[in-house]
Amino acid sequence: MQFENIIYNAHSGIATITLNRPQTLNAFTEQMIDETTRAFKQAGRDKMVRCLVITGNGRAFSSGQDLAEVQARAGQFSIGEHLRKGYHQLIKQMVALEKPIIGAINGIAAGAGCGVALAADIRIVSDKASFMLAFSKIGLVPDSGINWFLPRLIGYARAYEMAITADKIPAATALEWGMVNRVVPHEQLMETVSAWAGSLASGPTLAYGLTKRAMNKGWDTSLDEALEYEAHLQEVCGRSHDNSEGIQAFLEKREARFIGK
Ligand code: T3D
Repeated sequence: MQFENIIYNAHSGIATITLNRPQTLNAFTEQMIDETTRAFKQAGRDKMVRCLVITGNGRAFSSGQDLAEVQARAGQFSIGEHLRKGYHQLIKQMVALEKPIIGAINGIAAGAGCGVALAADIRIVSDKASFMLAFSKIGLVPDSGINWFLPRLIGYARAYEMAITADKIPAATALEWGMVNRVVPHEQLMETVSAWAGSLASGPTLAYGLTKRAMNKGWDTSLDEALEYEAHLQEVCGRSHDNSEGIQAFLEKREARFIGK
């Protein structure tokens, strides 16, 4: 598959998607949203891929929607439709993908760029990075799933403050607030991400994927429903190669050799 606005690279079980419009701090155009969505789809279908990484080229992760593209739109344009056809597909694709996604946040993640960062399962963040809900600066509400992800991660008061101030939240604060998993020195970011990704790509992919499904479903269910769903998924995992292998390896006091099934 050919891409112009992103770089897609898959090897050793890891697919890396690099947002690649550095001259605009990786602002999302319609084309880049579509390419990123298709790249996630491709990685989801590729049985060899067991972990994904999304990052940005240059000094930013992403500055969100490309405002020059917004300016160039004709008067009859519907933002709602643009969101439904574009960002919604991307965010839903990321959440539905039953493989772990690491956001390697190399610099600022603003606007919808912050939404995409929040849709990753794990965020490993450069100490130079920051998060900014730039929307209110241009008279918009947060979108791309931010109103769903962010209050759950950091609580309503902090999320609402981020939205109405549009302040840049530095990596260290994001870590303290529970928005990200790790903050590392900038020059160690990709090395740290590669180590995590390598380890996840040789893990029990089926269990990782179904854990993601169970936790996402768990937001909206009662305890009874959550327990029942866990039992259902455990039935599936309990019949997997990796479950037998994990138990066998434990009893033989050796490292498990997971195949992801
Ligand atoms: O309409 C819809 O589709 C609805 C969807 C909305 C989703 C959204 O994401 S809305 C929010 C859109 N994003 C923003 O409002 C952020 C705009 N950018 C900034 O506020 C700043 O650039 C940053 C705080 C992110 C970084 O600031 P700084 O000082 O480090 O960099 P800079 O000098 O502002 O930007 C560097 C270049 O990138 C610059 O171009 P130039 O002058 O070197 O040719 C700048 O114009 C360009 N750039 C940055 N952000 C965008 C952008 N170009 C187009 N769109 C951008 N979002």
